[in-house]
Amino acid sequence: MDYKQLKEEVIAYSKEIGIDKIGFASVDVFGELKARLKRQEELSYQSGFEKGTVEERTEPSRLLPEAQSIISIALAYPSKMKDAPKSKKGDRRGIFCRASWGQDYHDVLRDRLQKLGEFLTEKFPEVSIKSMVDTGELADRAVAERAGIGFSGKNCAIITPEFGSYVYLGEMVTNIPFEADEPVEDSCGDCNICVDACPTGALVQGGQLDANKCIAFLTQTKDFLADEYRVKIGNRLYGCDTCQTVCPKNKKKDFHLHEEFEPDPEVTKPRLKPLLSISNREFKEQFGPIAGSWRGKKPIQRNAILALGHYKDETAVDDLIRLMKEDPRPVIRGTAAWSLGKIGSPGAYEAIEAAMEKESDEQVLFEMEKGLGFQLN
Ligand code: B12
Ligand code: SF4
Ligand code: SF4
Repeated sequence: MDYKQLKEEVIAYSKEIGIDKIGFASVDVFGELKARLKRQEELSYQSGFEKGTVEERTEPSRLLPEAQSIISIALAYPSKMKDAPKSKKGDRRGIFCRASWGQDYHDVLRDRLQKLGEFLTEKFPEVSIKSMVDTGELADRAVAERAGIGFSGKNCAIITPEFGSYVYLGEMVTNIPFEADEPVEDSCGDCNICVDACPTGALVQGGQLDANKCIAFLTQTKDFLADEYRVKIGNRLYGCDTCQTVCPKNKKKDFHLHEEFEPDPEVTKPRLKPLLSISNREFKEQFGPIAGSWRGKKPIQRNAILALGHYKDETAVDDLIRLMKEDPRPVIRGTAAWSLGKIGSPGAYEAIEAAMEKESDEQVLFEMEKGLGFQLN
């Protein structure tokens, strides 16, 4: 078998099926990453969304014993929304991060990897493969970095020279001994813009993230949000793009190469108030197809309540009072009370006081007190 020739054919086919960048990497142990993951664990800097043990994450042959190479793929997504609706006083909107625009990228990249797998099987029937996108054990970024897709920026993202960091990543471990590609040179240099711009200081230093402080992570939690982040989250409903939008490497990078990733503005920049009363069925219909719905309705609603507090939207007071009094979920009742206090319009404090008489949940009562506390400030 001429593996060099096969590699050329794979590259050509990848372009045909809409893979924007492809690279090939060895299956050597990811030694630097291993040390980094252990350190992150010791420091409790991990999010809990990572899959597998440190060994599984850094030793590709644990996932496919006959592994000989890894093919890394990247698909570019847009950074600008066409016809984005304006968020206006009394009609405020929230925002989903760019990685949640359009159809869920997991499905799209899995489809491309599936096609690539079928192509390889046709050419090389003895092939064995293991494909992953985001939810697998391998660190997609470390694979992409080694395969020459892009360099690892101080904002942690893989930054490609062609599409900036607005790329989704996936990979396929194979038993074919493809020749590895060269990594792309790191070009952050003296720049430190992303680290300085991070609203919560989650980038503790260039290339190192404390996930527990990262807004992208915090928007996906289901419990009460710690007070220190309630203002910083702003109108974000899911994810955070700040350390990417400020990056000079992303300047003028806005690629619309895949119909699947075109956002529906009413979904990715939705009105906040209707989110407060959305049914499970409606939520599934409207938000089910996007990546940002994977944690369900509750975190999105909690974040919408905080966003209305952030905007001090007085037109939301009646809806928030209803949630505070009637919603069966303590996180929603309590967060509504906090936001009502933050809005502080006539009637809001009286409503909190009245609701306190009937509330029995300790945490919710605590949030109600915090809400009333805004009166004094
Ligand atoms: C857990 C997770 C998160 C967590 C933690 C993120 C993090 N930085 O660790 C949270 C929920 C916060 C998150 C947020 C986001 N995520 Co995320 N996430 C993941 C996931 C599942 C695992 C990441 C992981 O293992 N982190 C552990 C750290 C240690 O490793 P890493 O950053 O992945 O790898 C780099 C570092 O380890 C570094 N490194 C290793 N050793 C050393 C040593 C030194 C000295 C230094 C400086 C660096 C360094 O090099 C590696 C390669 O770049 C991956 C998918 C996957 N299976 O890999 C997606 C993934 C990383 N996320 C992705 C995206 C798009 C995001 C968001 C942009 C989404 C958003 N807009 O809100 C943000 C970005 C936040 C940020 N600045 O990183 C993409 C990244 C695409 C890209 N171009 O880089 C991935 C690859 C998903 C995908 N398949 O496309 N995510
Ligand atoms: S995603 Fe947002 S919170 Fe997280 S590191 Fe980047 S700027 Fe900071
Ligand atoms: S903002 Fe500057 S330091 Fe951060 S990733 Fe971009 S180029 Fe690197």
